[in-house]
Amino acid sequence: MVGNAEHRPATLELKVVGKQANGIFDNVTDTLMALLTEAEITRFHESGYLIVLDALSSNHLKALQKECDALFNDLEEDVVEDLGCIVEPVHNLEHAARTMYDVYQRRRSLVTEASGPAASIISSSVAPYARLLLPPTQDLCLFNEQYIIKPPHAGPQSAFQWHQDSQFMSDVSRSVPTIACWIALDDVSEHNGTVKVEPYCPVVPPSDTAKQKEDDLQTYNYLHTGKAARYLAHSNPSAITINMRAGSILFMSGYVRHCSTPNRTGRFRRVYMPQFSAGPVKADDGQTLVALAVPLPS
Ligand SMILES: O=C(O)CCC(=O)C(=O)O
Repeated sequence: MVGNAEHRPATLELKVVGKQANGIFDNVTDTLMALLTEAEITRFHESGYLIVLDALSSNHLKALQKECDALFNDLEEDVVEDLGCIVEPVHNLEHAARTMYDVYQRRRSLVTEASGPAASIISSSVAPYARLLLPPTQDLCLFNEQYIIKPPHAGPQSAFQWHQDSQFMSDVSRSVPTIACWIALDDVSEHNGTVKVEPYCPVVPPSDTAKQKEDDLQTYNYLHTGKAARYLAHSNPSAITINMRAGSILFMSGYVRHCSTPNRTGRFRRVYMPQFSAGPVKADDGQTLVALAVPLPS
């Protein structure tokens, strides 16, 4: 878990962290300075997840809570029975809106009256972290976007079974690294339906060559899949239960194994989870987009 980040900036600032000349940031432009320390980035590659406390400003947190509530109030379906707790803000987007930031932003701002700031929160406050944790790319894309809403006393149906997000994709699709940014909109704990993460099994430290090229796509995939492949067939009971305040973000690699607990409390548990990819994720035909491929402004 990243330590006290009470005053963590919501957007990129000019703060140089890490060894720019020593491998991991080599391909990151001078203007993209680190919100995360080199130790935090290394921890993400080692365990498959990273927590950043209080990553969102209170205004951005309130804006996302408001949009979440508006979407929930507009639902005609039962959020648990019919939607498995997942509420997607946008549906059936045309190709242009799935592949062009400006078109996506326009469509996104029309979802509910509360939706105005959503696209800019994604690009200004969340994508910069994803950019630092995925292999460097000119082509960072918003891959998916969803709210995950567990109503009061939602019971066992609101729990998510152990899974890796990448397990639902083909080998071709999952060769493009993805990251889930699980943003707590309420304080989360075991009681109201938080995530449990099973960190990657430790492996023999990568060779110097692999270490220096951790930002390279092939090395990234090698390190993450290599570690994930060492998971035992059954999930590990020593998994980490994520307790964090609203506004904090749990970053999860597409390969890290996780599940979540049911909401047993009398209050809503709301989460917003955009996912990013290091380039467009395509199906086996090399053409069809698996989900969104909205390029983020750098
Ligand atoms: O929000 C949750 O409870 C779990 C979500 C999750 O595991 C997922 O969407 O992959």
